[in-house]
Amino acid sequence: MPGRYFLTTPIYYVNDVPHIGHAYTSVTADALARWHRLVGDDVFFLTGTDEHGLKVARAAEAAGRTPQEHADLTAARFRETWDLLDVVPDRFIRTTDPDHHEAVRAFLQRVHDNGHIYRDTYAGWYCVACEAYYAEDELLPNPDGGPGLDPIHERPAEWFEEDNWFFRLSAFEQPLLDWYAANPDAVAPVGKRNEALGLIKGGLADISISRSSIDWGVRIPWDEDQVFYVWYDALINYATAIGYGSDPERFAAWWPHVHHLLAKDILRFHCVYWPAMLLAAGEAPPAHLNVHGYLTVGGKKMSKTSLNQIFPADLVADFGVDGFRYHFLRDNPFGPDGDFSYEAMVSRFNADLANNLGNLLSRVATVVGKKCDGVGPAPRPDSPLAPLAADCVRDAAAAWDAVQPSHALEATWRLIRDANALLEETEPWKAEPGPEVDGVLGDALEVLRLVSILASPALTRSAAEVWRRIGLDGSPADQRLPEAAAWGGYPGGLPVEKGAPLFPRLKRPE
Ligand code: ME8
Repeated sequence: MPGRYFLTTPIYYVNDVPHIGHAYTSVTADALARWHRLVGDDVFFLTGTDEHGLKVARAAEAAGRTPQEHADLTAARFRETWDLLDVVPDRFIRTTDPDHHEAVRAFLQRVHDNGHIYRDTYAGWYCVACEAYYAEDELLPNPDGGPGLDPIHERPAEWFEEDNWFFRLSAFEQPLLDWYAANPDAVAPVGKRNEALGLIKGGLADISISRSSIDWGVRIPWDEDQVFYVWYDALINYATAIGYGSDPERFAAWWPHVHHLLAKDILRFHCVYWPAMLLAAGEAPPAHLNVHGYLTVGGKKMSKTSLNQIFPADLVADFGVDGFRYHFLRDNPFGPDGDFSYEAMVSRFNADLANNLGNLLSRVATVVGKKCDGVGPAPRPDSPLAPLAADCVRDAAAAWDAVQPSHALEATWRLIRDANALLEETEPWKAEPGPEVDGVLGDALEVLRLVSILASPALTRSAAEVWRRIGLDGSPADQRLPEAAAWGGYPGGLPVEKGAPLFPRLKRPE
């Protein structure tokens, strides 16, 4: 049943420019949004930038800019990257947007009015790179003998002491455990759910949610001398974008049926703090939290300091937009960590795009040119490919629903292989023109029609090109599933164009 599909990525910090790790989450989200539009859902896809906090303020200072100037410049880099990669959100939110300030103030005023916020002195370890507090025993030993290192960036923590506002997170231990028990599928995959549960069962300490030492942030409505701690401002973007504090009806229509995508680095904030804040504000926790692993380069998390960041534009230059999107969606299953390899990217491009899909199209177009005067015949209702296609469509749909694009594309490419196998078995290029040849070619054209639709969330450009070359009007992205996936939709009698190779084979790097 079509419904509403609210999909989010993390909002990225503007201290740094986007690399393939950010692109992985955003391309995955964009592909999911496109799939859900195909099945008729009313989709709202949200991404954006996280612009407040000490980390951004320091990055701006180091660059000799004001935080606002720095945020404007870097937010533009994120927008350009998403334009480049055909990532098309319905809203690109910036935490400096005025409606976001209003939503944060309204949300946390509610939490305050509900009695979950109090004033105290904060003294403890803080990692600016993570914008997170750490208990002494959570830090790694520092080989230089200085303060312990944070476990994510391995940078020395800093000692902070301030008069702050605190959120009574400890009071939400049991409500969170109850919510996890009642919603066993809220956090996926299950390993990440267990990790979140482990954090809650390990005990939750109250946390400071304000800063008096900086003024780059959202001002606290009941204490204008302080700003909110950046995470407490950032998480609320998900509520701002659907009208929290400005349009209650819209908010009620979309919340809590959200699908958050995030990597494991920010699991604690999304799977523990965010649901607790929502409960404290009298709202339901998010319905779906989909947590993926890290994309590593040379086995290490990408970072400026490791000098191992890879930027999307460099790969797009070699592989094109579709080659980029296909690789990350197909080769990095959603959930586990995955190491980036240029060689693997070339192999995947050659095997799946140049060989399987590219060959199917060029073979069919060539033979239709030779044996059918360039006019594509209709498929056979009783084609041996019909039941195989139905299986692939079913498996792809289930995989997209389960936030597993790599399985969805695997199922889609199974159908391409089945069609290539039928051509190899029947060899229509060797046969005399006639009903037999027409039938096989019609079946293969029908597979190309189906594959254009099924692959369109990944291949934003070439799926439309296949569609056009087999003579169809409109675009695969405008089709509606499941109706459009019924066998026999290719009408026949359409001009088929061979054209240049869709995906010229790439050479392996020397
Ligand atoms: O954490 N592998 O922003 P951020 C996979 N502003 N995904 C990666 C990745 C990698 N190597 N590197 C980055 C923040 N990502 C906060 C979020 S949300 C309310 C606030 C992706 O710029 C992944 O989605 O550090 C990860 O969770 C996110 O970028 C972190 O982006």
